[in-house]
Order: sequence, then C-alpha cells, then structure tokens
Amino acid sequence: MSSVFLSSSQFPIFCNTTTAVSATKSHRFACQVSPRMSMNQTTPLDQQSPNPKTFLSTITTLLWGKSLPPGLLISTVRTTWNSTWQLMMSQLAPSDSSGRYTRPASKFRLNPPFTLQNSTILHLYVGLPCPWAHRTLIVRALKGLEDVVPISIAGPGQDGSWEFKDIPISNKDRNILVPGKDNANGCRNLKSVYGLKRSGGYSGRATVPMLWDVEKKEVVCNESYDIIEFFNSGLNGLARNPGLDLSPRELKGKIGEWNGVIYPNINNGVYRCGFAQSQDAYDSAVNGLFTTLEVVEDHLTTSRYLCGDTLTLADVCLFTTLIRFDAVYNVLFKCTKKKLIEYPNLHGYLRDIYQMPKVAETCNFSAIMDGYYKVLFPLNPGSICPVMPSGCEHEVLNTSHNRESLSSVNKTMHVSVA
Ligand SMILES: N[C@@H](CCC(=O)N[C@@H](CS)C(=O)NCC(=O)O)C(=O)O
Repeated sequence: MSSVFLSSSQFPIFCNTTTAVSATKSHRFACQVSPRMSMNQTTPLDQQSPNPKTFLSTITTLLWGKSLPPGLLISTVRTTWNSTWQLMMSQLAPSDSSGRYTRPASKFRLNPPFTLQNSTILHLYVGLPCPWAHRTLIVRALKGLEDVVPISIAGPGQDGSWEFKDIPISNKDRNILVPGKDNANGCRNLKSVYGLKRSGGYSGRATVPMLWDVEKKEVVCNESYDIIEFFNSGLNGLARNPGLDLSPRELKGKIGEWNGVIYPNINNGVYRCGFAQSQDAYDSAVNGLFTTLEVVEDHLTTSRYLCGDTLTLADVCLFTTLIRFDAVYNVLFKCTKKKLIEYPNLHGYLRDIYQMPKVAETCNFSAIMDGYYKVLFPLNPGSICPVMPSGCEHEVLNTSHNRESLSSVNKTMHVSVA
C-alpha cells in the first residue's frame, strides 16, 4: 500500500492504491480507483457514507504527518480497540476480576408474594429479544391472562435502552407480537416509566420484564421467575385457563433442581460465554453450557419434558434460551461447539413447545435477531445482522416432533384460545 498526497492546496487526505479522496472548501469528491475506473471518474462525496478506512487514514496523517506503517497501524488500533472494548464491556456486562460475567441482581422482587387488591390494575412491560421477558409472555399466554395483564412491547433503541414506538397497524403482522407504544403510561422509553415510580424514585437499570401497578404507579416486580410464578398461581380467579398448573406441588422439588442446573449453565450460561472478558472465563462458560446441553439431551430421550409428562416453569425457562440458540447465541455469543439443530431430542422438545397453542405468536425472530445483532455493539461493531438459519424458520419449527409417544398418559396441553 502506498500513500498519495493529492495537492498541498487541498485538504491533504491519505489515499491508498484503491481509494483516493480529495477535498476542497467549495467542492468535495471521492475518487474510487479500481482497475475498471480511472482517476478522472468522480462521485460527489456528500452522496457517500463515511468510509471508516479513509477516516482512520486521515486521522493518522493529521497526527503523524504520514500514514502509519501497516504493522504499527494494526497494533495501535488493536490497543485502542481493546481498551475501548474492555470499557464498553464493563458497562454492558459487569465481570469479576477474572473476566467472568456477573449478572446484576433484579431490584424489585415479589417477596413476600404480591397480594391483589380490588383496585389493582396490572401492566406488563416486555421486549421481544429478551429471553427473560419471553418467559412471562409464554406463561401469560398459556394461562389466558391477556385481558388481565395487558402489555407494552418496547424495542431496543440506538443506545441499547428500551424505547416505545407507535407502529402503524397496517405494518403489523397480526399473528405475531411486535413492538409498539407504551399503552399504560404513554412514555417514550422504559427508563421514563421506571421514573414515574411514586415511592422512592429509581435510577438503576430499566430492565424488562417489568410488572407495573397502574393505579399505584409502582414497579411490582422486575424479576422474570417471580413474575411467572405469580402468573401461574396468583391470578387464577381471573385467568381463562386456571386449571393449568405449571408448578404443581409434587413437582416443585424437581423444578427447583432443574432450574438450579439450567439457569447458571444454559440461561445465564450463554451470556457467560458471550460476555466473557477473558479466555478462561469463556472456556469455563462454554464447557458448562455444552456439558449441560448433553445432560438434558440425554434426559429428553425418555422424558417428554424436564419433569416428566407435564410442562412446567422449568421448561418455559429452558425454551426461551433454546429458541434463540441457533439464531443468536451460536454465532454472536460464540456458543459454537454445536448448533441446537444437531441435538435431536432438544430440537424435538423445542418444536413440541413451539407448537403449543399461542407459543409461536410470542416468538418474533426478526425482533430477536435485530435486538441482539444491532444493539450489542461491543460484540458486533458493524451491526450487520446475519441471515436467519433455516432451522429457525416457522416451517421447520412446525414439523412433527413425535414426542407425544414419550408421555405415559397421552396428555395434550389444553389451552383455551381467546
Ligand atoms: N434477572 C432478570 C434479568 C432481566 C434482564 O437482564 N433484562 C435485560 C434484557 S434481556 C434488560 O432489560 N436489560 C436492560 C439494561 O440492563 O439496561 C430477569 O430474569 O428478569
């Protein structure tokens, strides 16, 4: 690569052998030099998006007086990028001293359990990419709580925070949930909703899912597991499907055991891979993840769901990670040892749950992919969203799973559809 100064009277811009740029006060042009294009061919610079290569070259030329030799350029950029990356990651994903991701605890817990009063009006705030919020959408749908707990669906904003947008109804696919406006408070973003809290104020992370008390203007809870337990058993007087119990007394022990394995190694395990800030931290996370997936794959050979014939809250929690696995975690979070589609039992189990009435409507793959690839900037600086793996298409997820045969009593989930 060689550098060329076009003219001392012009603003000196470094050009390599394939790109030449000149700029004068009155007229700015970019010349793309390629074997098929002569130096005389010009394109107005204003019509072009900024070329980061040229930008970098300009900076180095201004600071250094000439272009940096490639080796020095790479090591300078690597050092700068690395420090910036560490800084961004420490904001995005707090870690311990060995670079292991440590998920911040939820601030508002349902402990002791929330008691409904006659005047209570609940509202649920969610975001479609979020696996934790997805849990609450599934339990709400299975229990038939759509009228009792209306929702507002936020989308990720440019800075990664949750925002509301009024999407015209004509653009909405009616069979699938899409982001929209704040139907309870009319706020433009979730931070403002948290800010409306009457008692004590709040300046912490504005996370989804968040259950809101409309009358009292209070955050009821922002911990997904508390919310799904509450939806399962706390609103039966109002639910359309009160008979469905996703946490029956006799299975509570087993559910707890599975959650104790699945949460650290799979649900949070994928984040521990993606947000690892050292090789050791990644190695131990990825090892824990795939060892646990093998254990579950093995278990599902003879068991239809995690705790036997009955779908439970543990399955809901596992499902929302599995449904994102091939589209997001396998690629963006470096969970690369295997794709989910390579596990026949786990993939059949995924399809079994996906095909339950009302579950597919909660899975918006474009929103999921956009949310992760465009927002987690430090992991994907170019924001390029890859093509969706064919295994994640609705048609594939709708193929038969044949897992009914594993049920000792041939149970089919009964979910009343509105
Ligand atoms: N432990 C929480 C985790 C919730 C959470 O981390 N939500 C993320 C989206 S996946 C969020 O809203 N992050 C926004 C932020 O941290 O500012 C739960 O299970 O509900």
